[in-house]
Amino acid sequence: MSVQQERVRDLTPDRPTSARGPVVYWINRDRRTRDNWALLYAQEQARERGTHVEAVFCLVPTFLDAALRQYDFMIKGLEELEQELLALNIPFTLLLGAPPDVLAPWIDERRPSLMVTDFEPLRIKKQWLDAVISATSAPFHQVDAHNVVPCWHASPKQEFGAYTLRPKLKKLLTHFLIDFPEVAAQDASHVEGQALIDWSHVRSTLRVNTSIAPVEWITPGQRASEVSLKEFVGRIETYRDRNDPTKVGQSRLSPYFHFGQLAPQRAALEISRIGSTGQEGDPVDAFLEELIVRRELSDNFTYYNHNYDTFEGLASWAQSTLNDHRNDPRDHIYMLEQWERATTHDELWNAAQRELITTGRLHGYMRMYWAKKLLEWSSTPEEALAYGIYLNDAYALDGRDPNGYVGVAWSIGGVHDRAWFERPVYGKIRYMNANGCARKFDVKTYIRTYASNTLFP
Ligand code: FO1
Repeated sequence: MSVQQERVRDLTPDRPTSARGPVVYWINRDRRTRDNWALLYAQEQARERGTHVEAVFCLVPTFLDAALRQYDFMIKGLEELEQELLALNIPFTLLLGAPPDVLAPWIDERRPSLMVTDFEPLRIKKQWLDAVISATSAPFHQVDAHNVVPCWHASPKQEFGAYTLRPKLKKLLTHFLIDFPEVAAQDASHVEGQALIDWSHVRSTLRVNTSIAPVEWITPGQRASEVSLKEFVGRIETYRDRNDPTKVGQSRLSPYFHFGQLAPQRAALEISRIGSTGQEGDPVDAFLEELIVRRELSDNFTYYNHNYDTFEGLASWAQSTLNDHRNDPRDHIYMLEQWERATTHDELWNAAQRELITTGRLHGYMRMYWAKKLLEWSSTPEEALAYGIYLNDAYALDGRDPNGYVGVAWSIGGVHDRAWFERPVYGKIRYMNANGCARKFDVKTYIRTYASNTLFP
């Protein structure tokens, strides 16, 4: 079976593909050997050209406020990836530095017949890709190995909300939600004499905040992600408790998706196999809605909206209502340090921030409350957005992800939401308060669970 045409884009149609040289897979977002359409496509192209596949990854010393917590998770995943690639006799090169500086000269030297890369909607990744393409003469193909329905194929424009993207995705799901073929092992001669990566040297090159430490509740890597998915399939009924942050109701798979260790499509296949009762609130349907529609809506937003992380990226109704209420008096105004250290007057908010600080997670329901209050108690909506993104990027394991940017922008800037009735500070942005939380779960238990933290005692 070959990789579907619609999943692949030729980024350099005017460049001839030379017959010689390996096919090189520049791994960006999807860091796994199984269930990876980009790797499968690279193998297919290599077979057609009578050559082999090599893989390369560029590790940068800092990335969008990521701390040791996230780098540790990513690097452990990359260590496993090296082993998995080696087992398939696929040579793996790790370059240290930004792709325009280190990958472009490497490509000139390696002379691949084709460069294959996976799809990333984030601005910095698009800039890297454009710069590497301009600095080299190699042909580039891109594969969306992250979305079930390839982002550019699902829609050619920024969608208004889940209600406009959902029907488009649903029409295409039977075509794209198919099982993955197995990745093939290459001839052992391709990795003969290849030196292993010195991971302690790699770690020594990082320039990150080390006080935001790795977390223990989740094991990084492709294999652990598959175990976690199996465990979640076995407890899918608990997804009915997904809005209760005092229970383990959510899948907790998001760091694996973010670091490309698990394919969302694999999760969609395994969860679909359980089958839905079709009843209102069925956990299978509810999870697939989040996993496919909401997740792919985030890619759609960040891909088509260049200002996905600033006030300018909000819909005009949201900008104008927030402007109308810019000068409304606020009951409290906090600076970044107070937010970060969880020292507001609101114990529920502080508990959410402490959950984020100590676990690298922020429960989906609390995430909304947390961001809404940032809007209510910051001096401007711009500041609220910037603080929300910074805190999420610095502490959440799955920060720096389209989902994170959209989550913050939904709460603070009404992205993918509609106008509600007008009130102070929020304008027509949907309001939320602690009473809403109290109706959903035992707020006191949640506050007790996250009563302290060691980073800011
Ligand atoms: N992507 C890279 O290609 N190279 C990196 O060195 C890198 C570091 C990094 C650190 C933390 C983090 O959360 C993400 C990081 N990413 C890196 C990108 C990342 O894995 C995702 O591809 C994007 O954030 C989009 O979801």
